Amino acid sequence: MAHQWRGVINEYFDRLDIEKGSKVITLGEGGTPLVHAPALAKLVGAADVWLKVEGMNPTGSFKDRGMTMAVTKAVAHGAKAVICASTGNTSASAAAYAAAAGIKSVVLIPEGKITLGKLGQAIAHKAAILQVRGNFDDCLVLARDLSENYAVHLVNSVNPDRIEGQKTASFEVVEALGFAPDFHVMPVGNAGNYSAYFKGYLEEFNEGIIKAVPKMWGFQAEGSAPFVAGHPIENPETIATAIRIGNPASWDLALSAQDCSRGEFGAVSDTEILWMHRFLSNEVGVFVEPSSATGAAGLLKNSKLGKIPTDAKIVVTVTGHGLKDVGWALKDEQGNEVSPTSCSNSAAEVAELLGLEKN
Ligand code: AN7
Repeated sequence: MAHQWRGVINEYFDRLDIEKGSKVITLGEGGTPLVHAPALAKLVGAADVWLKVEGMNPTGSFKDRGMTMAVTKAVAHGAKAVICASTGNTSASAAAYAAAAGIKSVVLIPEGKITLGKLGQAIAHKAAILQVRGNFDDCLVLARDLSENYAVHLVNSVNPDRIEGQKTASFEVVEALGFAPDFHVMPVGNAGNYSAYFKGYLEEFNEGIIKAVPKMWGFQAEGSAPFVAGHPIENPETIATAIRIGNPASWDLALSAQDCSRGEFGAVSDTEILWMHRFLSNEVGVFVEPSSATGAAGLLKNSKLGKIPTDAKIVVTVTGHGLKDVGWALKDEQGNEVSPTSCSNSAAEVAELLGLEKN
């Protein structure tokens, strides 16, 4: 059989905190494409921009990189069930990896605030699902409490195994480019991913593989931007439900990553997020969920503020697949539902509807 990508644990075994002989629970995560995006580079006035397309992971988001580690270690420790709080993607991933491991998954989601695609995934992978009357932050408190007092293993990113697995994305970026970008940009919710990328880059730096760590730029939605406010937000609000998080779990790690990389946190409006969501699918050819466009939206904002040198080489992580949340794609710029025109099977009629010229 030709070589097949073996998932992040097998590909990076020597660089991960994992015991030899562990039974690896993998769905082939990682090895995602780094897509050159000249249209985005032109828009923001940078030399080069690449998208790290994390929607290409098995459950459609970057969470799978951390989940293979967290579930592999949970199984190694004899866990029979895992639990997480989630805005949707973590629960989809936890449920899939638990199914692959043959153990139970429990997911706590904020009532009415996760997309149907993600809920469908958790149901498909037979998670025990509870909708909590509260927001994500309430769900996380509950999940931590339950994991401390009952026989259920926590797989949120407060579990360091998650961060450890997610750092492999930085390794892949450096391998693909042969250098580290000047800036690495991404959406931020709990800031687990932001912290994980920094950890990965720092390890590459310490091993002499890269000359400098990229400046880490993390962006939040305006109504849900605790890192910009400098304190937790009690009632976070944004259409970007994946990052509707007011009290980030990785607060200290993220601040230290920001500091060490001379990076920054910023916020963008829901309108800016949706504009970039459309730009990425219309002009770049990459379909992401709205939350995932937050990093690129922030990049554009910083470009307007004159913060991007013309020779900058930039990587933007787009965290989750567009199919997770098709609702926004089905609306036009004015917010009206898009419905394709109905037609007969007559070529003449169809050509006329399409305005095709005869050759
Ligand atoms: C598409 O699934 O927190 O800053 O519970 O789904 O590491 O939290 C999701 C987060 C960005 C933010 N983009 O990552 C969850 C959850 C997408 C996401 C983030 C999430 P972190």
